Amino acid sequence: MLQDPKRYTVTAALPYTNGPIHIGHLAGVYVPSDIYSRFLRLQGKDVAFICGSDEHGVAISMKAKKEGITPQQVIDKYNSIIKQSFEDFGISFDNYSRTSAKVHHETASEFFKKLYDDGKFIEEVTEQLYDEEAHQFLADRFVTGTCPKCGNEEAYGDQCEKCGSSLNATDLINPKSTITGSKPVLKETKHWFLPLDQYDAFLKEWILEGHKNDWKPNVFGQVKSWLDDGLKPRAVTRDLDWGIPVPVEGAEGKVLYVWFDAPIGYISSTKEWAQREGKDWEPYWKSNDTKLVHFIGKDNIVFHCVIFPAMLKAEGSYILPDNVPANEFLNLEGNKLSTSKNWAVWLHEYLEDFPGKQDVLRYALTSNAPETKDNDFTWKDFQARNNNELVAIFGNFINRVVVLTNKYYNGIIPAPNEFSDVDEATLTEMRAYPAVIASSIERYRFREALGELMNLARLGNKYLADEEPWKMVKENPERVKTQMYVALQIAAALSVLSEPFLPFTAAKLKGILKLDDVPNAVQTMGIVDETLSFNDAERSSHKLSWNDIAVKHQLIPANHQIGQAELLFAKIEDEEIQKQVDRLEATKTANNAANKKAEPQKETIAFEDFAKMDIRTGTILEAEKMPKANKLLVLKVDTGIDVRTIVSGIAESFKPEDIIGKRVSVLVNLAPRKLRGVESQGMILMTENTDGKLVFINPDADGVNNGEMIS
Ligand code: B3M
Ligand code: ZN
Repeated sequence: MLQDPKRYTVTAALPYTNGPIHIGHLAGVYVPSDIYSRFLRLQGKDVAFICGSDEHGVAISMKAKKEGITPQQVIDKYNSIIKQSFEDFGISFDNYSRTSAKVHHETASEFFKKLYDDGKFIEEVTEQLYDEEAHQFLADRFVTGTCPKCGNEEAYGDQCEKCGSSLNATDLINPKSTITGSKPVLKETKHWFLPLDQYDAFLKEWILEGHKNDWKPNVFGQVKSWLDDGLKPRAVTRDLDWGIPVPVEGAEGKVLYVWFDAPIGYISSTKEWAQREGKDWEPYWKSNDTKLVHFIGKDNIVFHCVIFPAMLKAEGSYILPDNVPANEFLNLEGNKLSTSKNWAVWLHEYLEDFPGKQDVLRYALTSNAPETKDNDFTWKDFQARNNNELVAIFGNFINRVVVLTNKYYNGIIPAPNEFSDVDEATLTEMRAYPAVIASSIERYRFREALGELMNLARLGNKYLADEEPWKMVKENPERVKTQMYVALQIAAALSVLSEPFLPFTAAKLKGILKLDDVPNAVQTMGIVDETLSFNDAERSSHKLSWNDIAVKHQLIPANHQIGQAELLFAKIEDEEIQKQVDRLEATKTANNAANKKAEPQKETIAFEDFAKMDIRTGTILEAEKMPKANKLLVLKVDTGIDVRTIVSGIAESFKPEDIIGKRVSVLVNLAPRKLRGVESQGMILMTENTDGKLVFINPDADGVNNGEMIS
């Protein structure tokens, strides 16, 4: 781990522009990287927080085919949705570029050319998978098959997402084209390979020796198992028509492999930023005193820990990542997030449904972040985190402080009297938080860090609850001045320390405390006491920094005027949550309907066989549960001929009271049989809807698919 870096290059995985951003991306990559970058900036560090859209590769071509538009249209559409939603959500990238940008095409081409010229590639004609119907070579997501390592039947041509292995398409067992579904044949083609096996010793020394203590166990473990298995040369070019053309002769119709060009996108995005800011990009990538950190999801580990470092090493002039804090996956209400199945909470939709509540989602995702294992997002948990934590702890403390300061002192912070032991202890505890939270963030433990921030709010609440200024104010108003002064210091500390996690809240809180006005306030009050004033440097740029909280005598001075109370967080009601749950239910129903296949037709029967069945319309008159049976209801049915008893296995789909009076179709001449001692004299005809619930066959039954068997 690099000590005392001079600057930081923080990268967040470049999202594919084949769909919008969802909570899985946020929890895995963008919220933690944003917390980290904001934290560094608050410490006055030099940071380049870099991202952009990943616009090449088969993921894009496939989406274009599916939507019947061009790849260019696909990337333009999603790049703008993604970029806007990140901005609205407060992800503070210093630059958000795209890999279709000119600067990127040039940077990636030069990188390839350098490796080519230096003889770092193996140029080889090999047999690759080819789809004879589509007249196309198959690689990456254009081919699926069984993973030779873990048996997952849905592995892609370059990677198995289940076990994380990186694969060559020809490694797949039973490969199948995702374009036509056909079985590919082998056909010769020329490609350029990066001989990863030659980097084996370097990778082992750098990671297995050098980073065994500071990389997360999930990342280190995965990398170790690949290195132990041995690495193979890997093609870095493809026979595709979408991507960056291979910049050498004899490579017509070939493009760079998306995982060759995409990580170089971090470099080109840095160049774009530096140019705009009038800076030099090179130290951010080539200086040994720069700390490079890649934030990614766990399916990207092999590319960031093995392939990209081998590329950087081969090129020779770049630094290597200091850490790659990959997260595990976030699930949604018990199921894997999926763009194609629309099983997701989409960021741009969340921002519309919950305006002004960016921090609530940031909070819910961080406090439940999948840092060490897969985790589940549920709307109930989201609501509880807001109502029981943000509102009840953080919001409540700030509200009490601000309301009481306005009530007792018209919003002017009182000068404290002598501090009691409790005051001193409380302020000392407060001053320890910057270091405690920083230590968690520096070890990429963001949920732990956020927990500590909330502990500071709890400290404030406990102080007020124990001191009870609202009771003390009559008998000892001088003491209350000190109490409120202490509580206000904690509020000011929270406004700074919450910024990486809850940037919108921090800004609002600073506004309420009028922290930006502090130097003027001090000046106009004419306070000369050293402890109550600000030096010139502070006055010119008064902005409390992270480290000030631990060392500054007072964070917000006596005699300073604060503003009126405003709610930092509002309670989220059940109805709002129910709307989201209903939306997911509707998605589930639609997916079930799309996936449901009709049963094959039964053997043909003669008309006479059908005519033997006597099916009548009837009405259910009575219904009750069969004692000690979960599935059975005992019904009295008017068949038009008589009123008879029918025992029906529908208790899991209907409550007895809901079906009285229902019109039904009844097979009346089915031989009677006894069920649990009750004779059933016929059968009610039913089918299943898309949720798997039984419904009656009657003229107004809905949600019944064609092809359902009537049984
Ligand atoms: N586009 C993200 C993904 O696997 C991929 C990351 C590239 S980072 C250089 O969805
Ligand atoms: Zn696998």
